[in-house]
Amino acid sequence: MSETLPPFLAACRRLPVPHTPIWIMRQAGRYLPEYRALREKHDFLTLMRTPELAAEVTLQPIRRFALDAAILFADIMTPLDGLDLGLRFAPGPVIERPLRTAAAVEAFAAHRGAGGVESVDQAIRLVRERLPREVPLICFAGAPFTLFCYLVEGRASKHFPTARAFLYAEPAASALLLDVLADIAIAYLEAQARAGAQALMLFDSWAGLLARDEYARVCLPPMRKVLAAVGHLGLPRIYFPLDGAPLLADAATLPVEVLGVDWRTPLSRAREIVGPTLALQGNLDPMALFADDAELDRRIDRVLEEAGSGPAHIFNLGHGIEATTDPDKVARLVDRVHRATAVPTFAQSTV
Ligand code: 1CP
Repeated sequence: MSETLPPFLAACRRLPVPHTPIWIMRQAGRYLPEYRALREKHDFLTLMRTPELAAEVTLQPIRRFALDAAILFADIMTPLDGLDLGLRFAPGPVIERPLRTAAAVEAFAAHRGAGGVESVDQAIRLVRERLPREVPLICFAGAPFTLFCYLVEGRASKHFPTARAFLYAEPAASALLLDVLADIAIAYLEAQARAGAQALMLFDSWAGLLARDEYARVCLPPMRKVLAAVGHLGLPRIYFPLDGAPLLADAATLPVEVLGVDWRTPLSRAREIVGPTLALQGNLDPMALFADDAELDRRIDRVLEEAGSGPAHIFNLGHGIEATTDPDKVARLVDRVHRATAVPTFAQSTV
């Protein structure tokens, strides 16, 4: 018997959809009062490491809004948890023992497995038991270069000067570290797939710090390794290079089904650059959720127009939702995207 494919998974494959699917980066998090209530009782690492709590936070936005996908509550740093780096959150990631010498990188290279796998495995199983079938679960990892930035810098930073200097000062150790991080991401994504992940997303939040030739030299090879290695799992792969406008043509050469676009590049322009073979995900400016309702509606409609009428669009914000956003605006957004794109006579695609 054939089954209908949930709209999010159909859009990842550029198949016809009954409406444009929507989910929101950082949909599980601080703008939700029910998340803040849990955070008063537990610190972030405890939430992340406790499967029952991580599952609960993952499901919170799904109960409130008609979202078309869930994303596992974890962090890009989760696979580095337990690898003796002294990871903590304040509120961004802090590495107590950053890797700043070739010797430190070589010692770290002894690890090729991923941390955090046990709790993530259990959280994914709990979420899958509780999610409705039409809401698939996205799991994710940090792109090797983005994790490299935190590991060398030791903490969040605007321009990651220590990490970028390390690329020039220690090219061999940098290449080794990026390769180790690729292997860690592969092990972690494979574990997530075994547990029940239905799509895999790679966040490359700091790719935009690099010039195009540096991006091609430093970021792309480990990224290509990760994406190629997880291809056999048969899950849609989503790659999101933040601030990636100059990098989109190169990013589109990666083996992915979906490219995430931040709010700075109109989707029509992204489509011209990447061509027809990928689905695009994005890209309402997260700050547009602070506009009055009429202006918000216009901004939503603009993104939909930019995406065009084809099926290959997943609506999202152009980056994570701000912590001070009013949840009612999210409800309005989800509802408007669904209504504006509903196909009344939709004959469901089958698998
Ligand atoms: O104090 C708190 O409550 C913790 C805040 C928080 C949350 C809710 C952090 C610390 N991480 C997360 C969860 C998280 N992080 C998710 C799952 C929830 C969801 O999306 O619904 C995801 C996908 C991430 C991904 C993530 N973490 C990225 C990539 C996306 C992006 O924002 O560019 C990055 C860069 C991080 C690092 C990180 N972890 C936490 C913070 C505050 C940060 C950003 C730090 C910085 O700006 O450098």
